[in-house]
Amino acid sequence: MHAVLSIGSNMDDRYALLNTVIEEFKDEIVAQSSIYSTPPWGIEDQDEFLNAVLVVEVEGTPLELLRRGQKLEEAAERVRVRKWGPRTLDVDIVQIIDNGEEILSEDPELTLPHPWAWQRAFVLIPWLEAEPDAVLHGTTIAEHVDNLDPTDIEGVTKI
Ligand code: A4P
Ligand code: MG
Repeated sequence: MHAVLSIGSNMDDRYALLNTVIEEFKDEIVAQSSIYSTPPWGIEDQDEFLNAVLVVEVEGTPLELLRRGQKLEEAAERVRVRKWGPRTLDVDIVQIIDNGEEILSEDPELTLPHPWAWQRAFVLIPWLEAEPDAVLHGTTIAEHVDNLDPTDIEGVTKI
C-alpha cells in the first residue's frame, strides 16, 4: 500500500516530534520532503508549525496505518484542546493507493483523501517536493499549488 502522510507539530520540540514519525517509518519511506515552517492554517492565533510529507510503502490495512500514526500522537502526549488548534504531533493520511487504485472513504474515522489537503499549502508544497507526479482529485499537485492564494504559498518556507 502506497500512502502519503502529512506530519505537523507546533508545540514543544517540533523537530524531535517529527523525527519520531520518520524513525517509525524509516524502513518504509520511499520519498520524503524537506521540513517546512508554515503559518497556522484554520486557526491563526497559534505558533508556526513545522510540516513535512512522507511517502511510504506499508503492509497492512488503512486503519492499521491510522493506528500507527495515532500511537505516535499519543506518545507525543498530544492533548486535543480544540479542532485545528495547537498540537505536539499530528499524523494525517493524505492519500492511499493500493495496487494502483486510490482508496476513497467518507468514514469520519478515516476520510480519504484527507478532505482539506487540496487547499492546504502546508500539505501541497511538501508533497510536490516529495512526489512531483502525484495526482489528487484528478488534478496534479503542481496545479493545486498554482491555484493556491499566493500569500499562502509565500508563508511556507523550507528550512
Ligand atoms: N481522521 C479522519 N480522516 C483522517 C485521515 N485521513 N488522517 C480522523 C488522519 N486522521 C483522520 O483528528 C480527528 C479525527 O480525524 C481522528 O480521530 C481520525 O480518526 P485529530 O487529528 O484528532 O483532530 P484535529 O487534528 O484537531 O482535527 P483535524 O480536523 O484532523 O485537523 P487537521 O486536518 O489535522 O488539521 N496549520 C499548519 N500550518 N500546519 C498544520 O499541520 N494542522 C491543523 C490540523 C490545522 N492547521 C495547521 C496544521
Ligand atoms: Mg489530524
